[in-house]
Amino acid sequence: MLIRPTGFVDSPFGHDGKVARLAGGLNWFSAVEAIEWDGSRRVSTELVSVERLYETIDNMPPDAQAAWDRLTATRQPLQLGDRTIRLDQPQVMGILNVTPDSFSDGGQFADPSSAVEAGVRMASQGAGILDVGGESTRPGASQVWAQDEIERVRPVVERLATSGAAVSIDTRKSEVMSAALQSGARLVNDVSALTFDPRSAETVAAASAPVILMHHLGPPETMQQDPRYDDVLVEVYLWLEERIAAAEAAGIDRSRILIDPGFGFGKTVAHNLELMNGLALFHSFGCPIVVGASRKRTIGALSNEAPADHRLGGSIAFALKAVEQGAQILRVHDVPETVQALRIWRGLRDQALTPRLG
Ligand code: 9MG
Repeated sequence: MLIRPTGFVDSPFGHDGKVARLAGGLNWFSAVEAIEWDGSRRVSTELVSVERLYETIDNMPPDAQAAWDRLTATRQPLQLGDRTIRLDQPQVMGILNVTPDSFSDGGQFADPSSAVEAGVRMASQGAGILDVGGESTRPGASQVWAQDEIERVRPVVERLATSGAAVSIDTRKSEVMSAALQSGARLVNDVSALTFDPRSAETVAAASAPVILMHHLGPPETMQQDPRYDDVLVEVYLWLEERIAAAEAAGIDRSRILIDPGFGFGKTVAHNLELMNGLALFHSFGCPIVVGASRKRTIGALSNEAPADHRLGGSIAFALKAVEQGAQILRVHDVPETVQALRIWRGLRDQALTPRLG
Protein backbone atom coordinates (compact mmCIF):
# COMPACT_ATOMS: atom_id res chain seq x y z
CA MET A 1 0.00 0.00 0.00
CA LEU A 2 1.24 3.51 -0.85
CA ILE A 3 0.17 6.44 1.29
CA ARG A 4 -0.03 9.99 0.02
CA PRO A 5 -0.53 12.78 2.57
CA THR A 6 -3.32 15.17 1.70
CA GLY A 7 -5.72 17.54 3.47
CA PHE A 8 -3.02 19.99 4.56
CA VAL A 9 -4.06 22.27 7.43
CA ASP A 10 -2.79 25.69 8.48
CA SER A 11 -2.10 24.80 12.07
CA PRO A 12 -2.01 21.71 14.29
CA PHE A 13 -3.47 23.59 17.28
CA GLY A 14 -6.80 22.25 18.44
CA HIS A 15 -6.46 19.17 16.21
CA ASP A 16 -4.69 16.73 18.55
CA GLY A 17 -4.80 13.21 17.16
CA LYS A 18 -6.33 14.44 13.91
CA VAL A 19 -3.28 15.77 12.11
CA ALA A 20 0.30 14.61 11.59
CA ARG A 21 3.49 16.52 10.85
CA LEU A 22 5.02 15.89 7.45
CA ALA A 23 8.69 14.88 7.46
CA GLY A 24 9.43 16.98 10.56
CA GLY A 25 8.83 20.11 8.50
CA LEU A 26 6.41 23.01 8.57
CA ASN A 27 3.38 21.21 7.13
CA TRP A 28 0.61 19.24 8.85
CA PHE A 29 -1.88 16.98 7.08
CA SER A 30 -5.23 15.56 8.11
CA ALA A 31 -5.70 12.60 5.73
CA VAL A 32 -3.90 10.22 3.43
CA GLU A 33 -4.85 8.65 0.15
CA ALA A 34 -4.25 4.93 0.66
CA ILE A 35 -3.33 3.52 -2.74
CA GLU A 36 -3.57 -0.25 -3.24
CA TRP A 37 -1.53 -1.50 -6.14
CA ASP A 38 -1.07 -4.96 -7.59
CA GLY A 39 2.67 -4.85 -8.09
CA SER A 40 2.70 -2.41 -10.95
CA ARG A 41 -0.52 -0.43 -11.02
CA ARG A 42 -3.21 1.13 -8.84
CA VAL A 43 -6.14 -1.10 -7.90
CA SER A 44 -7.98 1.25 -5.57
CA THR A 45 -7.67 4.55 -3.74
CA GLU A 46 -9.26 5.33 -0.39
CA LEU A 47 -9.23 8.56 1.60
CA VAL A 48 -8.38 7.80 5.23
CA SER A 49 -8.34 10.44 7.96
CA VAL A 50 -5.22 10.71 10.10
CA GLU A 51 -7.46 10.11 13.12
CA ARG A 52 -8.59 6.77 11.71
CA LEU A 53 -5.09 5.94 10.59
CA TYR A 54 -3.79 6.35 14.17
CA GLU A 55 -6.49 3.89 15.27
CA THR A 56 -5.73 1.28 12.62
CA ILE A 57 -2.00 1.64 11.91
CA ASP A 58 -1.06 -1.40 14.04
CA ASN A 59 -3.28 -3.60 11.87
CA MET A 60 -2.04 -2.22 8.57
CA PRO A 61 0.40 -4.09 6.29
CA PRO A 62 4.07 -3.71 7.33
CA ASP A 63 4.91 -1.72 4.17
CA ALA A 64 2.23 0.84 5.05
CA GLN A 65 3.48 1.06 8.65
CA ALA A 66 7.05 1.60 7.44
CA ALA A 67 5.86 4.23 4.96
CA TRP A 68 3.96 6.00 7.74
CA ASP A 69 7.01 6.04 10.01
CA ARG A 70 9.15 7.48 7.21
CA LEU A 71 6.52 10.05 6.20
CA THR A 72 6.43 11.54 9.63
CA ALA A 73 10.09 11.15 10.68
CA THR A 74 12.26 14.25 11.00
CA ARG A 75 14.77 14.64 8.19
CA GLN A 76 18.34 15.00 9.40
CA PRO A 77 20.28 18.01 8.08
CA LEU A 78 22.42 17.46 5.02
CA GLN A 79 26.10 17.85 5.86
CA LEU A 80 27.94 19.20 2.80
CA GLY A 81 31.53 19.67 3.94
CA ASP A 82 31.48 22.48 6.50
CA ARG A 83 27.97 23.50 5.52
CA THR A 84 24.93 22.17 7.31
CA ILE A 85 21.78 22.33 5.22
CA ARG A 86 18.68 22.15 7.40
CA LEU A 87 15.91 20.08 5.90
CA ASP A 88 13.11 21.05 8.27
CA GLN A 89 12.53 24.08 6.03
CA PRO A 90 12.79 24.54 2.26
CA GLN A 91 16.16 25.27 0.70
CA VAL A 92 17.12 26.77 -2.63
CA MET A 93 19.64 25.19 -4.99
CA GLY A 94 20.88 27.60 -7.67
CA ILE A 95 21.41 26.30 -11.20
CA LEU A 96 24.81 26.94 -12.79
CA ASN A 97 25.22 25.34 -16.19
CA VAL A 98 28.70 25.80 -17.62
CA THR A 99 27.84 24.94 -21.19
CA PRO A 100 28.66 26.65 -24.46
CA ASP A 101 25.09 26.15 -25.79
CA SER A 102 23.17 29.27 -26.59
CA PHE A 103 22.21 31.29 -23.53
CA SER A 104 18.58 30.24 -23.55
CA ASP A 105 17.35 29.51 -20.07
CA GLY A 106 19.24 31.98 -17.93
CA GLY A 107 21.10 29.30 -16.02
CA GLN A 108 23.87 28.95 -18.56
CA PHE A 109 27.37 30.42 -18.48
CA ALA A 110 29.80 30.07 -21.34
CA ASP A 111 32.96 30.59 -19.27
CA PRO A 112 34.08 29.62 -15.76
CA SER A 113 34.58 33.18 -14.51
CA SER A 114 31.02 34.27 -15.23
CA ALA A 115 29.72 31.02 -13.72
CA VAL A 116 31.74 31.60 -10.52
CA GLU A 117 30.57 35.20 -10.34
CA ALA A 118 26.95 34.12 -10.76
CA GLY A 119 27.42 31.35 -8.18
CA VAL A 120 28.85 33.72 -5.58
CA ARG A 121 25.93 36.07 -6.24
CA MET A 122 23.38 33.24 -5.90
CA ALA A 123 24.93 32.18 -2.59
CA SER A 124 24.74 35.76 -1.29
CA GLN A 125 21.10 35.90 -2.42
CA GLY A 126 20.20 32.86 -0.34
CA ALA A 127 20.97 29.73 -2.36
CA GLY A 128 22.08 27.09 0.15
CA ILE A 129 23.50 24.84 -2.59
CA LEU A 130 24.97 25.60 -6.03
CA ASP A 131 24.40 22.92 -8.67
CA VAL A 132 27.20 23.02 -11.24
CA GLY A 133 26.70 21.14 -14.53
CA GLY A 134 28.74 20.87 -17.72
CA GLU A 135 26.35 18.90 -19.92
CA SER A 136 22.90 19.98 -21.00
CA THR A 137 20.25 17.35 -20.30
CA ARG A 138 17.46 19.27 -21.99
CA PRO A 139 15.29 17.25 -24.39
CA GLY A 140 17.23 16.62 -27.57
CA ALA A 141 20.59 17.78 -26.15
CA SER A 142 23.64 15.88 -27.36
CA GLN A 143 26.21 14.18 -25.15
CA VAL A 144 29.53 15.65 -24.01
CA TRP A 145 32.78 13.69 -23.53
CA ALA A 146 33.70 13.19 -19.86
CA GLN A 147 37.03 15.03 -20.23
CA ASP A 148 35.36 18.07 -21.83
CA GLU A 149 32.78 18.08 -19.07
CA ILE A 150 35.51 17.91 -16.41
CA GLU A 151 37.35 20.83 -18.00
CA ARG A 152 34.17 22.91 -17.90
CA VAL A 153 33.09 22.19 -14.35
CA ARG A 154 36.34 21.68 -12.39
CA PRO A 155 37.47 25.34 -12.18
CA VAL A 156 33.97 26.45 -11.23
CA VAL A 157 33.54 23.79 -8.55
CA GLU A 158 37.01 24.50 -7.16
CA ARG A 159 36.53 28.26 -6.90
CA LEU A 160 33.00 28.09 -5.50
CA ALA A 161 33.97 25.45 -2.94
CA THR A 162 36.95 27.57 -1.91
CA SER A 163 34.62 30.53 -1.45
CA GLY A 164 32.74 28.44 1.14
CA ALA A 165 29.70 27.49 -0.95
CA ALA A 166 28.05 24.07 -0.75
CA VAL A 167 28.53 22.73 -4.27
CA SER A 168 26.65 19.96 -5.99
CA ILE A 169 27.83 18.36 -9.24
CA ASP A 170 25.18 17.76 -11.88
CA THR A 171 26.50 14.86 -13.95
CA ARG A 172 25.76 11.31 -15.08
CA LYS A 173 29.42 10.30 -15.44
CA SER A 174 31.61 8.69 -12.78
CA GLU A 175 34.81 10.40 -13.97
CA VAL A 176 33.12 13.80 -13.68
CA MET A 177 31.74 12.88 -10.25
CA SER A 178 35.22 11.88 -9.05
CA ALA A 179 36.91 15.00 -10.43
CA ALA A 180 34.25 17.31 -8.98
CA LEU A 181 34.24 15.59 -5.58
CA GLN A 182 38.03 15.92 -5.45
CA SER A 183 37.67 19.61 -6.34
CA GLY A 184 35.28 20.33 -3.47
CA ALA A 185 31.79 19.31 -4.61
CA ARG A 186 29.92 17.61 -1.77
CA LEU A 187 26.73 16.34 -3.42
CA VAL A 188 26.09 14.43 -6.65
CA ASN A 189 23.01 15.30 -8.72
CA ASP A 190 22.53 12.50 -11.23
CA VAL A 191 19.50 12.88 -13.53
CA SER A 192 20.00 9.25 -14.56
CA ALA A 193 19.73 8.06 -10.92
CA LEU A 194 23.06 6.19 -11.30
CA THR A 195 21.86 4.24 -14.37
CA PHE A 196 23.93 5.99 -17.06
CA ASP A 197 27.40 4.96 -15.96
CA PRO A 198 27.92 1.52 -14.39
CA ARG A 199 30.73 2.93 -12.21
CA SER A 200 28.77 5.85 -10.79
CA ALA A 201 27.19 4.03 -7.82
CA GLU A 202 30.56 2.73 -6.58
CA THR A 203 32.08 6.20 -7.07
CA VAL A 204 29.39 7.83 -4.93
CA ALA A 205 29.59 5.04 -2.33
CA ALA A 206 33.40 5.24 -2.10
CA ALA A 207 33.26 9.00 -1.58
CA SER A 208 30.46 8.67 1.03
CA ALA A 209 28.78 11.50 -0.85
CA PRO A 210 25.06 12.20 -0.77
CA VAL A 211 23.32 11.72 -4.11
CA ILE A 212 20.14 12.91 -5.79
CA LEU A 213 18.41 10.10 -7.67
CA MET A 214 16.12 11.58 -10.31
CA HIS A 215 13.41 9.78 -12.25
CA HIS A 216 13.53 9.87 -16.04
CA LEU A 217 12.00 7.84 -18.83
CA GLY A 218 14.53 7.19 -21.57
CA PRO A 219 17.67 9.18 -22.45
CA PRO A 220 17.53 12.98 -22.87
CA GLU A 221 17.89 12.59 -26.65
CA THR A 222 14.50 10.87 -26.98
CA MET A 223 12.71 11.16 -23.64
CA GLN A 224 10.09 13.62 -24.84
CA GLN A 225 9.03 11.50 -27.81
CA ASP A 226 5.58 10.34 -26.70
CA PRO A 227 6.27 9.38 -23.07
CA ARG A 228 3.55 7.07 -21.68
CA TYR A 229 2.51 5.80 -18.26
CA ASP A 230 -0.61 3.99 -17.06
CA ASP A 231 -0.31 5.77 -13.72
CA VAL A 232 2.53 8.26 -13.63
CA LEU A 233 2.54 8.81 -9.85
CA VAL A 234 2.66 5.12 -8.94
CA GLU A 235 5.13 4.25 -11.71
CA VAL A 236 7.57 7.02 -10.82
CA TYR A 237 7.28 5.98 -7.16
CA LEU A 238 8.02 2.33 -7.91
CA TRP A 239 10.92 3.22 -10.20
CA LEU A 240 12.49 5.42 -7.51
CA GLU A 241 11.96 2.66 -4.95
CA GLU A 242 14.03 0.33 -7.17
CA ARG A 243 16.74 2.92 -7.67
CA ILE A 244 16.97 3.56 -3.91
CA ALA A 245 17.31 -0.20 -3.35
CA ALA A 246 20.02 -0.41 -6.04
CA ALA A 247 21.92 2.50 -4.51
CA GLU A 248 21.73 0.93 -1.05
CA ALA A 249 22.93 -2.38 -2.47
CA ALA A 250 25.93 -0.54 -3.93
CA GLY A 251 26.84 0.75 -0.46
CA ILE A 252 25.17 4.16 -0.42
CA ASP A 253 23.51 4.69 2.92
CA ARG A 254 19.83 5.65 2.70
CA SER A 255 20.55 8.68 4.86
CA ARG A 256 22.63 10.00 1.95
CA ILE A 257 19.93 9.55 -0.71
CA LEU A 258 17.72 12.39 -1.97
CA ILE A 259 15.01 11.77 -4.54
CA ASP A 260 13.52 13.80 -7.37
CA PRO A 261 10.49 12.94 -9.55
CA GLY A 262 12.23 14.47 -12.57
CA PHE A 263 9.81 17.06 -13.92
CA GLY A 264 10.07 17.19 -17.69
CA PHE A 265 12.24 14.11 -18.02
CA GLY A 266 10.09 11.83 -20.17
CA LYS A 267 6.80 13.43 -19.13
CA THR A 268 3.98 15.27 -20.84
CA VAL A 269 2.43 18.41 -19.38
CA ALA A 270 -0.35 16.24 -17.89
CA HIS A 271 2.23 13.89 -16.32
CA ASN A 272 4.12 16.82 -14.77
CA LEU A 273 0.94 18.30 -13.31
CA GLU A 274 -0.17 14.97 -11.86
CA LEU A 275 3.27 14.45 -10.30
CA MET A 276 3.27 17.92 -8.78
CA ASN A 277 -0.23 17.44 -7.34
CA GLY A 278 0.82 14.09 -5.86
CA LEU A 279 4.31 15.10 -4.76
CA ALA A 280 3.80 14.39 -1.04
CA LEU A 281 3.59 10.66 -1.81
CA PHE A 282 7.37 10.63 -2.24
CA HIS A 283 7.95 11.49 1.43
CA SER A 284 7.20 7.88 2.28
CA PHE A 285 10.73 6.99 1.13
CA GLY A 286 12.02 8.98 4.11
CA CYS A 287 14.44 10.77 1.77
CA PRO A 288 14.55 14.53 1.16
CA ILE A 289 12.65 15.59 -1.98
CA VAL A 290 14.33 17.75 -4.62
CA VAL A 291 12.11 19.53 -7.15
CA GLY A 292 13.29 21.06 -10.41
CA ALA A 293 10.39 22.71 -12.20
CA SER A 294 12.05 26.08 -12.75
CA ARG A 295 11.42 27.53 -16.24
CA LYS A 296 10.41 24.11 -17.58
CA ARG A 297 8.32 23.58 -20.68
CA THR A 298 5.12 22.82 -18.79
CA ILE A 299 5.10 26.47 -17.69
CA GLY A 300 5.41 27.60 -21.30
CA ALA A 301 2.69 25.17 -22.34
CA LEU A 302 0.28 26.63 -19.76
CA SER A 303 1.15 30.26 -20.51
CA ASN A 304 0.81 30.85 -24.24
CA GLU A 305 4.23 29.34 -24.97
CA ALA A 306 6.07 31.94 -22.90
CA PRO A 307 9.81 31.60 -23.65
CA ALA A 308 12.12 30.17 -20.97
CA ASP A 309 13.22 33.59 -19.71
CA HIS A 310 9.58 34.66 -19.21
CA ARG A 311 8.58 31.83 -16.91
CA LEU A 312 9.31 33.34 -13.50
CA GLY A 313 5.68 33.47 -12.36
CA GLY A 314 5.10 29.83 -13.29
CA SER A 315 8.37 28.79 -11.65
CA ILE A 316 7.35 30.47 -8.38
CA ALA A 317 3.87 28.91 -8.58
CA PHE A 318 5.43 25.44 -8.90
CA ALA A 319 7.95 26.19 -6.13
CA LEU A 320 5.16 27.15 -3.72
CA LYS A 321 3.07 24.13 -4.68
CA ALA A 322 6.11 21.95 -3.94
CA VAL A 323 6.87 23.48 -0.53
CA GLU A 324 3.20 23.28 0.45
CA GLN A 325 3.75 19.54 0.11
CA GLY A 326 6.97 19.55 2.09
CA ALA A 327 9.59 19.51 -0.70
CA GLN A 328 12.94 20.23 0.94
CA ILE A 329 15.08 21.48 -1.97
CA LEU A 330 14.05 23.62 -4.94
CA ARG A 331 16.42 23.64 -7.90
CA VAL A 332 15.92 27.05 -9.52
CA HIS A 333 17.32 29.61 -11.94
CA ASP A 334 15.78 32.67 -10.24
CA VAL A 335 17.36 32.58 -6.80
CA PRO A 336 16.44 35.99 -5.26
CA GLU A 337 12.84 35.81 -6.47
CA THR A 338 12.40 32.25 -5.17
CA VAL A 339 14.06 33.12 -1.85
CA GLN A 340 11.68 36.07 -1.48
CA ALA A 341 8.64 33.88 -2.24
CA LEU A 342 9.85 31.35 0.35
CA ARG A 343 10.31 34.08 2.95
CA ILE A 344 6.69 35.13 2.52
CA TRP A 345 5.61 31.49 2.65
CA ARG A 346 7.69 31.02 5.78
CA GLY A 347 6.18 34.12 7.41
CA LEU A 348 2.71 32.73 6.76
CA ARG A 349 3.67 29.33 8.18
CA ASP A 350 5.29 30.87 11.28
CA GLN A 351 2.18 32.96 11.93
CA ALA A 352 -0.07 29.92 11.60
CA LEU A 353 2.22 27.88 13.85
CA THR A 354 2.42 30.45 16.64
CA PRO A 355 0.10 29.41 19.46
CA ARG A 356 -2.49 32.02 20.43
CA LEU A 357 -2.27 33.12 24.03
CA GLY A 358 -5.37 33.31 26.25
C1 9MG B 1 20.09 18.79 -14.07
N1 9MG B 1 18.65 18.89 -13.94
C2 9MG B 1 17.79 19.42 -14.85
N2 9MG B 1 16.54 19.34 -14.39
C3 9MG B 1 16.61 18.76 -13.16
C4 9MG B 1 15.66 18.40 -12.20
O1 9MG B 1 14.37 18.58 -12.40
N3 9MG B 1 16.09 17.83 -11.06
C5 9MG B 1 17.41 17.60 -10.85
N4 9MG B 1 17.76 17.01 -9.68
N5 9MG B 1 18.36 17.92 -11.74
C6 9MG B 1 17.96 18.48 -12.87
